[in-house]
Amino acid sequence: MKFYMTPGSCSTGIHILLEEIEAAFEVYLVNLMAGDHLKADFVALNPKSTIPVLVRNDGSALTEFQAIAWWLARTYPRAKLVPEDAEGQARVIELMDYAVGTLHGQAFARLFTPSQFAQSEAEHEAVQAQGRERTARGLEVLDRALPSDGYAVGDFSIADAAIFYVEFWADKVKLPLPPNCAAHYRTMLGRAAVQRVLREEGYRVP
Ligand SMILES: N[C@@H](CCC(=O)N[C@@H](CS)C(=O)NCC(=O)O)C(=O)O
Repeated sequence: MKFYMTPGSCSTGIHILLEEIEAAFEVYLVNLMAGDHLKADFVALNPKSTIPVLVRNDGSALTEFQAIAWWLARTYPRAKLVPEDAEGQARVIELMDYAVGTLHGQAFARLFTPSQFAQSEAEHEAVQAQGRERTARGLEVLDRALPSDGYAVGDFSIADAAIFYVEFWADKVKLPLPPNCAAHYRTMLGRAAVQRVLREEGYRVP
């Protein structure tokens, strides 16, 4: 498989899942700062110009964090990346979607790419302040859904990979993690696959 990713971005969550299942894949680095995602060859692959993208062995490209995570979980069942019962699966999707759709898409995105939400550069600071506020509020909501110890929904699942990357971002921008998020982040940092991914993406593992 071919995995299109950017170190330290949301694709880090998918990178973790690929390591967890011990899949064979090649990494294709997409330099967002340099605008690689807007170049014709990448747009041909993903007209949304976003990473992550996973090109499977049949040559087809899959986009969107949740879709890729779900496909990996269903295609590599031995890794047990989702619970077997409907309640557990629904909780996993609920949390994964909150991390990706709300915390990332509505909160961190305002902080990292204010231009996507502002009419002019003069508004950037206000948009970023709103992003910070929404992130703090979103982490509080997430905190109430997480246990004080262990993974989000019983055993490790695709939800943990999504939650991890938003916690990682909070850590990088020095936004305090509420207690259950902090415990979850520490648990994730203890996983061998997470440590491998962070090293491969150029980070020091604490
Ligand atoms: N809904 C998409 C969001 C992906 C996304 O926003 N990725 C960011 C990097 S973390 C990106 O590609 N940004 C480039 C852009 O939107 O122009 C998903 O779940 O994959």
